[in-house]
Amino acid sequence: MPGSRQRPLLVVANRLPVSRGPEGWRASAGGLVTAMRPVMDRVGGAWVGWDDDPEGVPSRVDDFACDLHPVRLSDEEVAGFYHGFANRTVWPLFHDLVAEPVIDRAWWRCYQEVNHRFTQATVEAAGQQEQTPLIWVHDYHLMLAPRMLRTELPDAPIGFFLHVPFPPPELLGRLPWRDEVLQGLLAADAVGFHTVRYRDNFVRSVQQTFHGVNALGDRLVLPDGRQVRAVAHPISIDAQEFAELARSEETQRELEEISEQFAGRRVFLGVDRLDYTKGIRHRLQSIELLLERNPELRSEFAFVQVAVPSRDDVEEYRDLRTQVETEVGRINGRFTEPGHDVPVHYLYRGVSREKLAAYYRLADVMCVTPLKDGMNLVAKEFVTVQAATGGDGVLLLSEFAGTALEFGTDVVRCNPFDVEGMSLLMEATLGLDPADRRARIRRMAEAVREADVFRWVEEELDAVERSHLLP
Ligand code: GDG
Repeated sequence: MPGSRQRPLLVVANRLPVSRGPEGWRASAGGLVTAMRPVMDRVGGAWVGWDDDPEGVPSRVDDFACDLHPVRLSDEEVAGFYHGFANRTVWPLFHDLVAEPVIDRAWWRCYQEVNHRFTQATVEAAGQQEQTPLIWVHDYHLMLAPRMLRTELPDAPIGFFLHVPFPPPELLGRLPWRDEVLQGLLAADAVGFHTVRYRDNFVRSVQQTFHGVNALGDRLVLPDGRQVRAVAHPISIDAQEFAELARSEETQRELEEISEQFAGRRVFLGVDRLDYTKGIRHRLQSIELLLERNPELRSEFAFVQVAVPSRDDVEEYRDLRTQVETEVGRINGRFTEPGHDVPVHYLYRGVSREKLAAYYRLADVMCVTPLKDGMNLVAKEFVTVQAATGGDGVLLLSEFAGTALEFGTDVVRCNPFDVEGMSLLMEATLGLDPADRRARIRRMAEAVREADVFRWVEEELDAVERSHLLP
């Protein structure tokens, strides 16, 4: 029941909820931080996370009401735990092998040790609370922590939420340490996933790995009689905040500037971290085919790709950047008329939230075409911003994004591996009726408003509390 929660909350995540800006330490802009703010304000608590600031993160920041417990990692730990096991083993394995996962025993040992370090920091933080807190562990970096915490704090309610997909048992089976990972997760009271499909993959993996586990609805009954809930709760955004951002004066100013730059053009947009799961290369190839087939479109078309730098210490990400920039160069080289604008506008950087909202408003077609994506918040932000300003943009959405399960037939659904098919769909979007497009955007925004990020937090924490009462 919203608001009835009394226990302090202890969030354990790879990242702390604060970042240093020109005006000092502030709460970070992400959805999780925004969503936790009202709960933390009500019940108080603490946050354990990796401290990668050269001067160290303070233990308290005015802008976000909770105690911060930074975990310092050595260069070796960062290499083995973060760049290694988390981002080169688990990340590709959990995203359907769109890149080859690296199996390395030293990285695995480091992952175990760092999970232990986070656990110790969490136990310490829990000891400073007035009563036993509800511990909420996040994401694929910390899959061993629930079990380690259970040993140290047997009475604490423990939840885990996975922000990425959970793979089917046939793929998880490639991980030599899958048993330990599953046992790590099963020690939580509730394990949360974005979609029923990921939840079912987890349940099947557990049942195929361990004998005598019964699934009753969303409850797993383990051989020792203990029960764990495996639940599906799609993450979302603060829809009201995005709607206000869409209508703000600053966004309006940004929109006027870019509208002028792109006047007379149909604008297609992509917004992603530069990650090989996001399908940016396939998308560019579809754009190339679209322009090849439709010469008349070349003078009235622009594709804007915001590619936020990500994990550039990892070889696969540096290679991806080279490949993407080669594609962009080739398309612009092929289709730019001297003295005229280029068709592909590629930004290798993040933009301000107002500028991002302005791009969402400007776009005729938003291309969210990942090869695999746990959820994808960009899609939810786009429909919210468009609907808040009466827009009629089209959402071209990959069937392999978690979001695809929520929007039904209001999106133009694509298979991003089918480059030619995707380019035909891009072409088809240009002929859609504006009234139909506007109605679709309105319905999708309504779905986001109804299931916003605050609801996600409440449902997740309720599942942990209810499950904690089970045997
Ligand atoms: C992981 C999972 C899951 C992007 N560019 C800019 C910018 N952004 C913001 C977007 C959005 C966020 O970054 C990206 O979130 P996504 O959900 O799209 O993707 P991941 O980073 O891969 O997140 C994903 C998510 O966790 C939550 O569980 O949905 O599946 O992979 O909010 O707005 N923000 C600003 N400038 C940019 O240039 N200010």
